[in-house]
Amino acid sequence: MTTQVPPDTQTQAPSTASAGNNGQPADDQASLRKDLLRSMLIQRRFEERCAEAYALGKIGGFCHLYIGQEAISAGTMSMLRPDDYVVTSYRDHGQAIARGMSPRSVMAELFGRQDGCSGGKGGSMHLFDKSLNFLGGHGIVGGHVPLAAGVGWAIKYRGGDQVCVCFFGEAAVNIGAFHEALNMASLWKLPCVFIIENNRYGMGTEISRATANEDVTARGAAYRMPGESVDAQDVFAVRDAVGRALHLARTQRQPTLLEMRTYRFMGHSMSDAASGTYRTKEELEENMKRDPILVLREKMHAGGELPDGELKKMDDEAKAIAQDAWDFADKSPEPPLSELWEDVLVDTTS
Ligand SMILES: Cc1ncc(C[n+]2csc(CCOP(=O)(O)OP(=O)(O)O)c2C)c(N)n1
Repeated sequence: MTTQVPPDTQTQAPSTASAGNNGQPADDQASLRKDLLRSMLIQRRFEERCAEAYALGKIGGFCHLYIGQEAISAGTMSMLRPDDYVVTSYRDHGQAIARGMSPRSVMAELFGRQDGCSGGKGGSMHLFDKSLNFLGGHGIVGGHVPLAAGVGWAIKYRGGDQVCVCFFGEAAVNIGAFHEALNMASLWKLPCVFIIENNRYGMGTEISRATANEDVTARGAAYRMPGESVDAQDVFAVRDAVGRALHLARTQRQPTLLEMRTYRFMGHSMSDAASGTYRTKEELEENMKRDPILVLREKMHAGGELPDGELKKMDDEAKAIAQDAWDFADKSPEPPLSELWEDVLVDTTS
């Protein structure tokens, strides 16, 4: 569903690559599908190992898995330019890897080791890579949405045509900072794409128990911001919607609010059982039928693109990448005590 798009923002973006070929050679389409499947498989196998490492006490603190939502990261990142920006919340492993961060540096960060992207001092919720314009990994629900507006403002001030993409869960739309950021982004015409990952649950609370209007894209209409709801278990639906939003942001500095309708297959965090007491096993099983990996795999099978053995080969590669990340993290030293107070405050004297 599309909500009230202001009349001056209805420019059609070039369509990307949904089910058809959109004028692109079939080979390109087939290799794109393979890349997307590979990205989702790596994220999935990596996080399965995270769950195992957490159970063994190798990962401490909080650890929120993204399993079930991988089409959003794979689809979105595949549409971004290297110089675009990404700001996200604590459910960030899949996004970091899909953006190009090394699984080794992500796993080492989760293990709290020196070779992690934040020197082992950030952990699961604070993944960061300046070289990829991946600006976190933030733990406060909705707290990073104004940061994304700030990045959008900086892009505009410098006259660039990059876009800042900001991910957050559906519970964040009830946070004050979200509203302030959307208002300013719309008023000041900032090149931002705000992506709600609606997995229907905020910790143990179902959306209908916390949000008066479940049509979350309507929040954008309040600020004259166009929005769409997307079937986020279909990676090509994600790509198409993100493509339209990026086009508006780049060419008109028009921000967009996208609702990605998804479902998390695991608990809210590692301290929460997969089905918990707030949803039924049947509901979980029903939603797992639309696993984004399965959806893409079936599309590829139907097109004869996954010959026998090919999927297993890709899956084995993904498992090997996850194993390599684990081995690397396990060997990395803990950060020395002498660095405890480093990176706490910015040194403005030098
Ligand atoms: C301001 C604030 N309040 C409460 C919390 C505790 N908390 C952590 S995650 C979470 C649920 C958020 O759900 P949602 O935004 O839908 O994201 P999801 O976890 O589903 O990806 C809560 C309440 C927090 N981190 N920050």
